[in-house]
Amino acid sequence: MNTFPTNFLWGGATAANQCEGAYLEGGRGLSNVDLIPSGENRYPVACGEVDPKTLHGERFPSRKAIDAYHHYQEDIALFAEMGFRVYRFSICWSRIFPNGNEAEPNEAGLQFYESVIDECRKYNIEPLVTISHFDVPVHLIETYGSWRNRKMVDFYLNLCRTLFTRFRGKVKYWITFNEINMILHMPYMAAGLTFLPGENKQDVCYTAAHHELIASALAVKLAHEIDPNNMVGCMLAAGNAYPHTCNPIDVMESIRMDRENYFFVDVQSRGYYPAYARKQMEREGIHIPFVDGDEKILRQGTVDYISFSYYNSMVASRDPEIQGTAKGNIFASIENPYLESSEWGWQIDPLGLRITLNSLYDRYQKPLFIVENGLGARDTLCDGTVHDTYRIAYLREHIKAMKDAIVIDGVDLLGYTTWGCIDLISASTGEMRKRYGFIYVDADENCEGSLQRLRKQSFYWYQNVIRTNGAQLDLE
Ligand code: BGP
Repeated sequence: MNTFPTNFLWGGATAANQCEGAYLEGGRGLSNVDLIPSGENRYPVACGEVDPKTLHGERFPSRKAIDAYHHYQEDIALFAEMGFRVYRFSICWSRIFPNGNEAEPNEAGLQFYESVIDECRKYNIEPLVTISHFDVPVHLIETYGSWRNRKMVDFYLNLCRTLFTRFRGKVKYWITFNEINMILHMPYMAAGLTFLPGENKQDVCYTAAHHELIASALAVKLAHEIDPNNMVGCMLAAGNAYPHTCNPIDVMESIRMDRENYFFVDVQSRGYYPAYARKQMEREGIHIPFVDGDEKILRQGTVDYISFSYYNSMVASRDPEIQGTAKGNIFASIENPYLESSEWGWQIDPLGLRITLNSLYDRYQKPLFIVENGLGARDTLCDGTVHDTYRIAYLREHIKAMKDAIVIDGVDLLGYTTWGCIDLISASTGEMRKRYGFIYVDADENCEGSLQRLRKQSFYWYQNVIRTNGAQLDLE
């Protein structure tokens, strides 16, 4: 085989909090992401450093977003026109359980997602459902302190049970937590965590991570019990760290940085805490609240596949003088002189995708799924379309790299969903102008506008990529 497998899942990805809007409709409860403003306070709130309730006069564009809640039929029809074989979207927890801890689900929320799934199935598009993509009901944050509390495991499993039962036979591919490692970098956005003065943040984050890891393992088990056909994956914000020089100190630092991310997948895929993590926690006084039976839960709940997002690689060095010279997907890094950068300073590294695919496959020997990749760029509308040749170039080079990983290296890759297949709100900045889509949405920074959907040049390009199963990657 010197091309993509015939059943390769081409498609695109979105997340509820960045596209749905309608934040008070259908009985939906408030979610952490509704309280994260755009602008200069976004980052401090997302990191749990500033309590969003103390702020005034902020803007919250994601509450309206691109109003996918009312446009999903039109959007999925456009995905079908491109030939999508898979559509990744996420569930807003507080649509199903407005407070997060009710005994019975909110039927209106379930019906909404059922309609989305049915609409996908109508076009033979496989739904790929992220159960939690940066999403925690505010009530659970205020009442229980979110994932720092073990009770969250039960609430999350209740959500999982509801989804697995209701959508049995309609959804096969699930992801338990989006970018689970983001809990260390944006604890409020990723997991609803806030901190008390003087608290050991690392301790709280790893405790919360343990609860998510337990919840994820139990969800895998439950999914298989409810339907043995279910395939459940973990999800990592990936991208390898390259040593800045061949100085062994830098090489060791790159191993340390990679392990910070691998830790999560090591547990989710192998089923136990790796030795390096135990040692690090011991050294740093991080106490993980293991309870009886946790080891068994982790062992029995290993994932079926490993999904990840890839935007950039990183550079590792112990030299304090050169830290933070490059931006990346949340992780600040060191500028790599061999690479170009996007308008937002994320370094573009297609070969890094092949390197990441190989590292993950060598390490876990499980099927992989690229569930996010793409270029956030400013687009200019011209005669009802966008000539986004820059986006096409970015995606083409990344697709070539993943083809090499399959064809030359033998990596088992299930599919590829580009991030933000339709323009949506940026997670890191809250901007609308940072666009990733094949489909342009007429909306300004406050999400005001006609919300009309327009096909970009990349729309037709990706349509042809899918039609030829990746054989034709150049512009016609
Ligand atoms: C990932 C998130 C997505 C998405 C993407 C692009 O971290 O899983 O939600 O937003 O990054 O990042 P941004 O929107 O900040 O450009």
